[in-house]
Amino acid sequence: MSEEILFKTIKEIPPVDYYVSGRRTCAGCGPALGYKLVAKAAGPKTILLGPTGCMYVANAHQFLTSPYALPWYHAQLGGGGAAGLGTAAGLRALMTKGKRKKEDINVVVYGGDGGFADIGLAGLSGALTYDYPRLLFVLYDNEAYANTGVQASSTTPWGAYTTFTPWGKIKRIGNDRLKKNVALIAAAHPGIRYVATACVSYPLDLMNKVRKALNAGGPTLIHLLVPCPKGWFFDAKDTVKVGRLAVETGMWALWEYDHGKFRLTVKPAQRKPVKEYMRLQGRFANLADEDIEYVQKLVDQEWKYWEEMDKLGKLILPWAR
Ligand SMILES: Cc1ncc(C[n+]2csc(CCOP(=O)(O)OP(=O)(O)O)c2C)c(N)n1
Ligand code: SF4
Repeated sequence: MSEEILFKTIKEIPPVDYYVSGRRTCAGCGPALGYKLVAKAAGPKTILLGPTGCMYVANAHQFLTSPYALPWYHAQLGGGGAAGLGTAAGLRALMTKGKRKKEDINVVVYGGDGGFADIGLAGLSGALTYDYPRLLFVLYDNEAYANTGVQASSTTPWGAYTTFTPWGKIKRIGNDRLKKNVALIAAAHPGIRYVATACVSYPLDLMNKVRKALNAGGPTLIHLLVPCPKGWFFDAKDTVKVGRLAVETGMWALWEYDHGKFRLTVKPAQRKPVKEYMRLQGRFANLADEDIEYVQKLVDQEWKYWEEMDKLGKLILPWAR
C-alpha cells in the first residue's frame, strides 16, 4: 500500500465535500458527520449505497432533496452486502467486456448496525469472501435501530435504555446483552485484507482507514462508532465529546487489522473511568454505581486482550495469520 494515499495532517484534507446540505438528520447526528468524512476520504470516483436506516430515510426521501454529491442508491435494510457485491461485480463485468473504460471506482456501502450486525450480517459476510477490490462496507454503529424509534440491536451496549430494553421499578438494567463485535467477525474471514474500527471524533484516523481499506485489494469493513444524540440522550453539541470519551475511557478501542497485522491506532495513555462516558448519556441514567463498576471491569478485562494483541501484532484467534 502506497503511503501517498494517507493524510498526514488535517491540512492535507481537500476542502471539497461529497455529502452536502439537503439532509433532515437530527442536530449533532454522528452518522451524518461520519458520512461526510467517509465520502470526503473516498473521493469523487465513488458510488455510495445506503441500506434502509436513518442515513437513508433522513437523507433521501420526500421533498426530493438529498445531500449526496456522488452517485447513490438505496438498498433494502438487509441487502447492503449483496447490493455492494452486485455493484462491484457489475462494474467489473462492464470493464471486462469493454463497455466502460477500465478505472478504479470505489463502492462504499454505508449501513447501520441493524443493517449489518443483524439482518444483513449474512450478506455482508458473503461479500467479504469475494475478491472485488475497492469494495468497502462501513458499519455506522449508533448502537440501536434509531430510525424506527431506537430499538435495541446486537451492538447495543450493556445497560443501555432502548424502547426494546426499557427499565422500570422491577428491572433496573436496560439491555442485558453484551455488544457484538462485528469487526472481529469480519477479521475472521480468511484472506480478508483490511478491517478496522473507527470513531467520528477521530477524523484523521477514520479517513486514513477509509483510504487504506479502498486500496487494500479486496472487500473490507470499517466498524465506525457514531454517537446519536436522540438515541443516547445527550446534548447535540456534545457528539464529538461523547465519541472522544468512548475512546478515552476504552469503551471503544480503535484498531486495524491490515494484511494480517493487528495494531491499536489510538492508545489512550491512561484510560479515563467509564463513568465519565456513561454519565453523560441519558440511556445509562438508571444504572447504579455498582452497574458502572461492572462495565468498568468488563472494559479492563477487554483491554488486556487489546494490549496483548497490539504487542504481538496479530489477532489472538486460531485463524489469524
Ligand atoms: C426487512 C425490513 N424490516 C424492517 C424494516 C423497518 N426498518 C427501517 S429502518 C430500520 C432500522 C434500521 O436500523 P439501523 O440499521 O441500525 O440504522 P439506523 O436507523 O440506526 O440509522 C428498520 C427496522 C425494513 N425497512 N425492512
Ligand atoms: S436518530 Fe440518531 S442517527 Fe438518526 S438522524 Fe437522529 S441523530 Fe442521526
